[in-house]
Amino acid sequence: MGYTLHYFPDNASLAPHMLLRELAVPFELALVDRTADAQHSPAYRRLNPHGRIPVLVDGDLVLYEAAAIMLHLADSHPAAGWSPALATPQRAQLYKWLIYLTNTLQAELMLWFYPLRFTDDPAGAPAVKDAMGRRISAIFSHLAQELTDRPYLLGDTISIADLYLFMLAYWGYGLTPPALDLPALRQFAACIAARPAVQATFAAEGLKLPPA
Ligand SMILES: N[C@@H](CCC(=O)N[C@@H](CS)C(=O)NCC(=O)O)C(=O)O
Repeated sequence: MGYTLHYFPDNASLAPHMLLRELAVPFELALVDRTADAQHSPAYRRLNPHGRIPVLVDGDLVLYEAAAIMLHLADSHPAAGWSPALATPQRAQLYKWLIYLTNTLQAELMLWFYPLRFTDDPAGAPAVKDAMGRRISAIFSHLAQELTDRPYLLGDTISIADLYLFMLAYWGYGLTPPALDLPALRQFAACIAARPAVQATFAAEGLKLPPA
């Protein structure tokens, strides 16, 4: 039986979607129409009570949280090499990066994208957005620094953390400067964007790849 990924274009489903295509496993996409608030429909909330996208259905398993979905997929197809073996130093680094990206960078990006959700004073929202933009730009500069001495977060081998970083950096187009204008991140993104599976994902979601 194949997988079903509940997605919306350019949402947190983008990274698991890229991975499914990289793995070349059978899967279906199920659109969660955010324009109609479908993520809060009773049917979708049965899959994810938090009303967030994505969800992966794998037989009886219903899984939300993009990074958990990617770990599950990568571990289910170890020969494809998207996650290092358990209990190795490289695996520990993978945990570090995935948790940093989701727990710190992605969480801060949410404040930047949606400052009105985080204040009862709408007049304060622009200041929240400005402050978050500065914090997030500093994070991307740090990540660009990390990537000056190696092509991928774990070294010479691509992993699910790189697909995750690519998604978050893509979301950072509205920063000053855009995340992908940082030379090391631009080079990193160009490598990822050259992958046929990534190109197929962007085409399927109707997204424009970042310029090389
Ligand atoms: N930590 C979650 C975050 C998921 C998330 O916040 N998804 C957004 C789209 S990028 C969403 O569903 N938002 C719907 C809403 O806030 O109503 C993950 O990575 O899966």
